[in-house]
Amino acid sequence: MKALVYKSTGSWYTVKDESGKMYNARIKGIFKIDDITSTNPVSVGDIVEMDMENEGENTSIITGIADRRNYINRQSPRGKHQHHIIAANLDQSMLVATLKEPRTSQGFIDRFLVASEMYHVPALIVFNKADLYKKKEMDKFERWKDIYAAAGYTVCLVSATEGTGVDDLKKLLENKTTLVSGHSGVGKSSLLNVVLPQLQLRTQDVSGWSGKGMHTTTFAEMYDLPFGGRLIDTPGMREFGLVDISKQELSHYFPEMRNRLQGCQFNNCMHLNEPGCAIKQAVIDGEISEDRYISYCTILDSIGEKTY
Ligand SMILES: Nc1nc2c(ncn2[C@@H]2O[C@H](COP(=O)(O)OP(=O)(O)O)[C@@H](O)[C@H]2O)c(=O)[nH]1
Ligand SMILES: [Mg+2]
Ligand SMILES: [Zn+2]
Repeated sequence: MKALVYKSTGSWYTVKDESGKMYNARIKGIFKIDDITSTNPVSVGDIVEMDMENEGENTSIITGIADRRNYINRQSPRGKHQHHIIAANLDQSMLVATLKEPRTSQGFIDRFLVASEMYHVPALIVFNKADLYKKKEMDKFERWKDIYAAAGYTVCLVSATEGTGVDDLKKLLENKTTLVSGHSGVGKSSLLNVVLPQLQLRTQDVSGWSGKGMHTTTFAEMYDLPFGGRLIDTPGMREFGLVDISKQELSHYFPEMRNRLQGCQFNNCMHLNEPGCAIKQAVIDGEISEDRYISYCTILDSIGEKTY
């Protein structure tokens, strides 16, 4: 029978069958999926085939995994060519960001967006703690909202503590499977508690932001939304890495650059100092945000040359 994986704790998986019944499942034998070497063959969001093992104890054996629509991974600490799959079959990824207490940098947001593009997962940016924003932060929010909307992303403003903007956020989450990420302290757990009232995750107190050793376990877990859809929480995951990206392809992951690349004089243009560059021209003309272009240059600089 078919089931959906809600949680993985290493060797055991929590899965739910089509009638809504939960099981503890495990793997027997070895799976090879796609061509990637993965340290965890089954991940949250996977659709698996399973056989009952013990009816009384609700245990089952996973015997197969359906092809993934997409997945998010990160490089395993065990080595460069080993990947750890965090979640599969996502409809969107949601970045929780804040302009105050703490401040999320634009560079961090742009790296997140590049990663989402690489994984072919639409991204949603949720600015939380709106109740703390004064004119300065509201101006910044409006500016950033325009920049990201122009690049094709959805942006919203919420306050988990006061509930403002939450109805709009719920509409964006409805009937979708959404991976939640963002820095520690931005209010991910608080927001999950607002949209999943039955959940009551522990939130961190303010002094906990710089707390070392917090959230050392990083098992992703999926929750059903009461209004349809699912959220995947990834405690401890600060960002998904830009695994296997090359300098040449980076501009393809900036949507506002992607559709202008044919305009560059050289087809291997990196959009730095080359003559006849359509990207730099678009920045000069104000069609591409200067901040986004700076992020592009910064990320480009951080990518090692691909060695073949
Ligand atoms: N003022 C304000 N504080 C918030 C808001 N959302 C969360 N917080 C606080 O920010 C801190 C971190 O929240 P938490 O949900 O644990 O963040 P997480 O680390 O991303 O899961 C807690 O003290 C929350 O009470 C908000 O909308 N406004
Ligand atoms: Mg949390
Ligand atoms: Zn160019």
